[in-house]
Parts: sequence; C-alpha cells; structure tokens
Amino acid sequence: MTTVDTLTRRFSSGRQLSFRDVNGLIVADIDTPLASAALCLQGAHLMTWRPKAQAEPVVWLSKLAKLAPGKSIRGGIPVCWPWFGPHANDAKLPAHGFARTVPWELTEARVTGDGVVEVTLTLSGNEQTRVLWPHSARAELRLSIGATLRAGLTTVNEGDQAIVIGEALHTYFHIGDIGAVRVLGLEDCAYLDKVDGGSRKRQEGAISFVGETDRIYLDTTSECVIEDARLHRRIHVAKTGSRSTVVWTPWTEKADKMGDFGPDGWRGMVCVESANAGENVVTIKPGERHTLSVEYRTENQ
Ligand code: TA6
Repeated sequence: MTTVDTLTRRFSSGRQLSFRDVNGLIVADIDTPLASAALCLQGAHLMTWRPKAQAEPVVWLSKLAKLAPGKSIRGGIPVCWPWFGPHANDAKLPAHGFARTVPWELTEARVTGDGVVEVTLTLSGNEQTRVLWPHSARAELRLSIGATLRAGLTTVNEGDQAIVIGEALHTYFHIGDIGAVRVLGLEDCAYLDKVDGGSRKRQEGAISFVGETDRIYLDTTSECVIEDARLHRRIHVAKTGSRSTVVWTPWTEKADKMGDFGPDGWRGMVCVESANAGENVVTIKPGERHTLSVEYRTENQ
C-alpha cells in the first residue's frame, strides 16, 4: 500500500521533495532553488507552482480548495480524462472523466543535477474505472518542475479495440485581475461558445473578459500567451499533441454557484486548457499511444 512512509523511503530528497498526508490524500511538496510546487497523488493533480523568480504563483489554487477522497480540487491542473466535459451518453458519469478523482501511482521521482524535479504518475485500468469506462488503457502523467513547468499526459491503449478519448490539462493560471488580462494566440480561430448554447463562432482579435467565458477553440495547435497587465508578466502556454484550447472564467454567478472559489477568488484566475475536445477527440489504435504535452513559462514585462 502506498503511504507517506513508503514514498518517503523510496523517493524523498530532503526538503526538495517530501510527502505528507492531507485528509487521507498524499501530497508531494517540492521546494528547490528553481520552484515550489505541491502535487496531490489523487488525480495526479499539480495544485500549485511558483518559479522562485516569481513573487506570485503561476498555477492558481482556490483558498477554499478542499482535499478529500473522490473529490475534485478547485484549481491547479486537473487532469480531464478519458473524456472532456459531460459524458457523451451518460449524464450520471462525472464531468471531465474520472482520472482527477482516483488515486494515481507515483512510479518515478527524482531531482536532476540542475534542480528540476521530475515525476511520473500512472493510472492503470481497474475494476473501479472499467465500470465507468470499459476499456483497457493506461494513463501516465510526466511532470518536470523547475523555472519552467512541463507536463505530458500519455494514453496507452492496452486493449484490442480502438479507443476514443477526450482530454485536457485544465490549468488554472494565477493572474492579477481577470479584467486586466488578455489571451493572445487564438485570433481567427473557430470556437464553440458554451455560454451561448455551444454555437460556433470565430475569434476576432485577442480575448479579453467582461463576463462568464467558456469557449472550446478547435483545430488549433497555437501557443497562447496570457498577458497580465496587473502582475506585469506574460505566461506562455505552448503545447503539442493538442488540437483544442479551452478558455474559461466562471465570473461571479457561476463561481458563487460552484461555491469553492472564495470571495472574488475567480477574479484571480483564468483557465487556458490544452485539450482534445469536441470534434478534436483522439482515436488510439490497439497497442498505440498518444501524448498531450504542455510547457508553461513566464516572461516579466
Ligand atoms: O473547462 C471549462 C469547464 O468545462 C466549465 O464549463 C466548468 O464546468 C469548468 O470546466 C469546471 O468544471 P469542474 O467540473 O471542475 O467544476
């Protein structure tokens, strides 16, 4: 059984990589000269990341985020897999798939010579998951945590039938204020507007925010830039193996309904999610694999 003690004995590296129990979940704390971060093994969920050269975190975590077995965490990088959004045929199944609310196994963890923490977490199919999704597939998440953050979500089809997956690294970015932010890189891109009945539209110019915004941009491999006028920085969101980008802010009413953003907490975050969603879902043949990767880096202005 995986415990704080077994993980500490196997992987701990002093204060650079340590483990603790939070409400029955295991959290890995990373603290190196390059960055600090916290990773919950349930959901392979990176909760926070702050490059040491940044005064403010880059990955946002709600002050009201709750850690509890089987519950999603508000903020960080939720792993949406093996579907994105509501399940196509069964509304009773959890939105964004089950990967983010089940335990993953930490299979590798090390601190490289230049102080980057590299971890690999694995989710193997089991009876619990096959009830929700009757396929033989394994998910692996590789994280490289330093002054830059890299994440790679790999799906391995271990069955004898092709599988179709929707997925996203549903990242909540920490910003100064949603009213003083623009997202660049999706100009002229088609999108589904979930705030307007899923209607198909085309992006004109940079994205700025004046209300609830929930868009799935399609057939785009572009790098996005979150331009933060309040924090005087740009966050670069580069990706491979992803043809959709989701941009979301809940704004007041939706955030209040969700109840775990905290007072005005939603003003300090924006989601720019590298995904394969809608018509961009991915078909993986038996024995083959697919990886969605992202790289986040900051640039001070
Ligand atoms: O990615 C945007 C979105 O699909 C929104 O529609 C909203 O539901 C958000 O994800 C958060 O979903 P969650 O299940 O984490 O509360």
